Amino acid sequence: MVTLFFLGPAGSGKTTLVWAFGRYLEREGYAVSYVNLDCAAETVPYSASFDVRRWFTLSDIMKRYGLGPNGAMVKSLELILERLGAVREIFGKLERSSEYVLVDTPGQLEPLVFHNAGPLILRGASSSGVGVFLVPVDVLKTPRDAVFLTLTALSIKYRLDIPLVTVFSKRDLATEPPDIDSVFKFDVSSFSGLGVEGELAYRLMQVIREYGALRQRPVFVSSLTEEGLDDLLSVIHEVACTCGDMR
Ligand SMILES: Nc1nc2c(ncn2[C@@H]2O[C@H](COP(=O)(O)OP(=O)(O)O)[C@@H](O)[C@H]2O)c(=O)[nH]1
Ligand SMILES: [Mg+2]
Repeated sequence: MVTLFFLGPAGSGKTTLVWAFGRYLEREGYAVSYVNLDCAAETVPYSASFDVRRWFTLSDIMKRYGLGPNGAMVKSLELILERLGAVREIFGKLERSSEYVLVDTPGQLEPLVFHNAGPLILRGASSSGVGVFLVPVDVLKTPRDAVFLTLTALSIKYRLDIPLVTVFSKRDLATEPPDIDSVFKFDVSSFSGLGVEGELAYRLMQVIREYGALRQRPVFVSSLTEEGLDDLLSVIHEVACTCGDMR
């Protein structure tokens, strides 16, 4: 049993992937449950076993506390944290009855990582949580992008303290998948023109590679064509099996 928290920037395809990956898993014969923690969602395409909007919606919070949408989203996480006991119970029940619990998270990643409630909710809700970090495929084009993504993924992992799988979403929008070997193959000239920062980037990536933090093979998925969903499942299995030493 694995609980997957779908994380990523606004519009990266979290909600759609929860739906598409769940449908794929169900077809493969797995028992799947869905959880929505995004109180700002208008509608969700999957049938949620638990939906935070049963407790409150973003507009409820905005009215009740006189907040704008951003403040209300942060407040929603604080309110979820106040109910962590109930959240844990809900997740426990779903984890006992399902092989996969797929958790949709708020549209934007910032409230989850830049406020204290986010990491506490993710770690507190489940002891078997794995993050699935979505990045739209067109973000990855150059070695600089690779540095940005690698450091961002590592930072999220440090902050949330859960194993993390990085997934490139919306594969169907790219005619060709990025040539990962060339994007991730650094030499000093990859960062030429960046001066000392380029040298730092090069050395950082070398060290990160030495420590095996880049060991996850890249996964490209499309929720529209279902391409890569089988690959995502096998990487999740690899990470979930080795998360003892990946944490
Ligand atoms: N082309 C394409 N569009 C996608 C894919 N996944 C999601 N989208 C679209 O991207 C937009 C944002 O998706 P959504 O799942 O709501 O993103 P979220 O904010 O991360 O939950 C929607 O218009 C989706 O239809 C995909 O795999 N391919
Ligand atoms: Mg969403």
